Amino acid sequence: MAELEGLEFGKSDFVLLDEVTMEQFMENLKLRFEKGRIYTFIGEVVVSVNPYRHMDIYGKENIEAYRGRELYENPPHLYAVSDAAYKAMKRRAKDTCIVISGESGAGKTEASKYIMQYIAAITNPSQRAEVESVKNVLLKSNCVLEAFGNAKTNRNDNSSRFGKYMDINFNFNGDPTGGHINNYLLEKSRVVQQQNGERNFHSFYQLLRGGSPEMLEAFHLQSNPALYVYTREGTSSNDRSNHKAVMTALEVIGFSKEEIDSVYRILATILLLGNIQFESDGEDVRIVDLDAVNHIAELTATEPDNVSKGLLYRTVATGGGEVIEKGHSEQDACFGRDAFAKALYERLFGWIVGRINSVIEVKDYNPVLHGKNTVIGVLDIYGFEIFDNNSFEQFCINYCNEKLQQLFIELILRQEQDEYQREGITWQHIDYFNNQIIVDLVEQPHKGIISILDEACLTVGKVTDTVCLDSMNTKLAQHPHYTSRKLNPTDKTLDFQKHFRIRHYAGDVTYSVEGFLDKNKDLLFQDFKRLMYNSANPVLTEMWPDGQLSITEVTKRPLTAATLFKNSIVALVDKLACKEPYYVRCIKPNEMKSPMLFDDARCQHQVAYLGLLENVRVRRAGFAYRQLYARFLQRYKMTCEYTWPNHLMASDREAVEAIVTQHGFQDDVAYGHSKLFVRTPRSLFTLEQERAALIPILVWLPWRCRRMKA
Ligand code: AOV
Ligand code: MG
Repeated sequence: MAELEGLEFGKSDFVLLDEVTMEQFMENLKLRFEKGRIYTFIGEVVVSVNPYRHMDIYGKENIEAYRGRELYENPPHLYAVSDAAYKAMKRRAKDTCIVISGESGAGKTEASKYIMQYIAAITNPSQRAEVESVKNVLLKSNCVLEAFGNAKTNRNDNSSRFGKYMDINFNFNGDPTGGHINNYLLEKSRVVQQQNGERNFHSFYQLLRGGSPEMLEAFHLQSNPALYVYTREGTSSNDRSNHKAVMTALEVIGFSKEEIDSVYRILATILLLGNIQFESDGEDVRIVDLDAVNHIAELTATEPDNVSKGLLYRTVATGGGEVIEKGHSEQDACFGRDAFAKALYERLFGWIVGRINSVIEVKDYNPVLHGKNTVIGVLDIYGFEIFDNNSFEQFCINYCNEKLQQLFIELILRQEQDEYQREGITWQHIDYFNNQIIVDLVEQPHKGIISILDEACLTVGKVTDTVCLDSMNTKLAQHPHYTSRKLNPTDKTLDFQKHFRIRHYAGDVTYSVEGFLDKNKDLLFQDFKRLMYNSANPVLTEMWPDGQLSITEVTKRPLTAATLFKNSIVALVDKLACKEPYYVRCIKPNEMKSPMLFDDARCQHQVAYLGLLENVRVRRAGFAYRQLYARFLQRYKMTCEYTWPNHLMASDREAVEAIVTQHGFQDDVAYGHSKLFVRTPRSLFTLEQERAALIPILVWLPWRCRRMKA
């Protein structure tokens, strides 16, 4: 429990509040924020408020101050929790993870970068080259993944549009030996369409604004993003410099010249694809601009005829096993083009992640020789979001946040419960809102929304989004967290044909079902896959292994997008649950991205739904503070005549009892098997104050205490 700063900065741990009420919590949060203290503890959890300005707290000397220290020895900081996770990993050979949560724009990605920088800074003191190289790749991968996976949204100028879980592996020395990145559902619909005021992925603008004139000419591109349908919305001043940084990062990571060239060729292909238009005389559909087709063929190392064919026809297998070519309608052709562009980008992204993984994967690790290989996982995923128009992507993102909230509830309660049980202390239950009911609404087999969607996708015949909505309305009519116009006719904000609403843990979100089925089916004509697999560019062939199947071989229905996503998130949660978790809970102080502005209502809402008050209560339920006897003694032995400088009792526990009794708070504690538990923080205050008062005296006048004892 940190109480090192003066009280003018508020309480650095919420468990120190006099009373756990929303008013006191908010008062403390706001005071600290206004004093530039953006971090506050709840025990081992760090609560962070996005400052929206540069803070001078991430320098070398700050890192040094936290290195190897205990949580309560320094003011709250991401570094404190990173160090705690690192220590647990190193000293106790525990796999740990740091889970960063909070809504869009709350500061998760920035936090994850500071955490990684900290871990990189404190490891490998002997500067071994192979470890340095792993660290370098880990750090540089952020820059690349942000370029390709982040975009400006209306909530955040640098919003993560994919989920990222990164494992860092350590050897017995505690030095990073490798890592692995898992990426989750990239919001690929953004490639072809963005809401007003939003942008496509940064990578496109970086190429157009930062690519050399020769590069752009070779790719048949012009530098103005407004010329491309897929990048109509604005540019930013960073695009150019970021392009350079990404190029350098790709090289440092170990992408070859050819690979880097291929990456940008694919981006160019997508931009050109977006400008392809079709026209129809009522029967035949034609491509308006054949130059673009030639350029795409050149960029993808394929034949122009095959590109045209892929855009205009699809191969289908008839019932009799015959294979025929069926011409697209104009609408199908547009759908196919966009699906192709999205898939190209998604595969490119997946390939980049895979390529980074191949560089940092732990090779030749022999547990007998090298000791246990331990892991710290860092999770930075897209935060809960509400837009004016919420579609399938928001549905998936918000479901993912429900799952993480569920994990938080589970782990924070379970941890406490386990600890009390282990130490033989009776546990007192604290009430909290359990969002399992919303998780079930989405994922329950047969009854949940994903099941209903999948069923609609599997049904042969013309099932529309609206038909699917009807089916949800019927099956979910009784669910307290689901509503729609049909179930609530007086709610004029909902459209009969279009909307359903989920009461999420973090707020109500109205989803528009338009496009849900298409996005869930995620159909891409096999012809495009074959086209790419047969490219003369080996990078493209590698990205499209399924293109080798002929149309008669592709019979099996692939899993839907929602089900794949659900499976990956369930696997992620399982992975996190078996590690020792550390939490960073991020809060977005205002909607204006403005420094210093603390919007009380918005912040209070987040504190409420994140369950922070319950977190404090659980932490204090009974016992706000616990410490191993030996450590407690180490810290406070100077406050008691029987324990300074050393005690003569039979055990540390008895010595601790002596301290507690001397200070008269024996009714405020419980003695566990290995730890002392203290109920109210005030008892500790007394000790801390006395310690603080004594330390200068002890330093300068050691004889005084010896006399005291005599
Ligand atoms: P997010 O990851 O939580 O949103 P970010 O980490 O991208 O949010 O933060 C949004 C912006 O807030 C950043 O681009 C910075 O400008 C600013 N910011 C955040 N943390 C800090 C900090 N510690 N110091 C200074 N500025 C900060 V999303 O990815 O949208 O859920 O999907
Ligand atoms: Mg982010």
